[in-house]
Amino acid sequence: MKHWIATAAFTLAMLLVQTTASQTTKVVTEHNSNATATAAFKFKSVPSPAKDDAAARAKISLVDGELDGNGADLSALNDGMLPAEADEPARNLFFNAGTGGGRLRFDFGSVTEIAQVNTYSWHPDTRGPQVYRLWASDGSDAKFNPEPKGNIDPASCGWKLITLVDTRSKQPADDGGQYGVSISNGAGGSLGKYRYLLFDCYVTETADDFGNTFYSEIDVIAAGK
Ligand SMILES: [Ca+2]
Ligand SMILES: [Ca+2]
Repeated sequence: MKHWIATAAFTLAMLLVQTTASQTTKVVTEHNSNATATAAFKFKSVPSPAKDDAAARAKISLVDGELDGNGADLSALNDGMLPAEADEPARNLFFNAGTGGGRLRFDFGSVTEIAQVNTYSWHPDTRGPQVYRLWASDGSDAKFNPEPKGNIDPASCGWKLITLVDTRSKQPADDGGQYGVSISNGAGGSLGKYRYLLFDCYVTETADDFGNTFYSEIDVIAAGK
């Protein structure tokens, strides 16, 4: 019995904190249901979206994939503006209907010590949850590829995997609403010193053409800020 409890506790801890060779990455996910989500993007412990964060000064590029023309352009991710309601395409970035996600790169222009990466989304249905891998690079690797297309493993060309984010529940019908995700170093300190972040975004479902997440804002908090 004792062993079972210890195993269960260990499994739970692994869900919350992913350990990699050099650091402990903590991913906090919060969900405001359709009934409780508001334009304030208020969460219990995930900070609300910021306007004057390091992402505001980043150059954002579409590395792979196709954006949906009904949605906003790349600037929606760092403009500090938020949708006022649950289904507001013009205030969200999302990949085209029927496509399988894509890759977005943030370039800070120089190596920056990053404390937190916070991502926000809002949609009444299956485009609410977030599923992506976050990669980072300082660009110094001799094999560094600044634009790895979807068929290239970023690990093979100078990128380091920070974490996988998947906010879906086991009940997709309940997954509509607003999500806040905060990625930080669980042991304190920073995520590391990087010039680039790469978001490898996936669809939340493939039952229909509308599984690409409505991303409202991506904040990057520099260390010491
Ligand atoms: Ca921001
Ligand atoms: Ca925005």
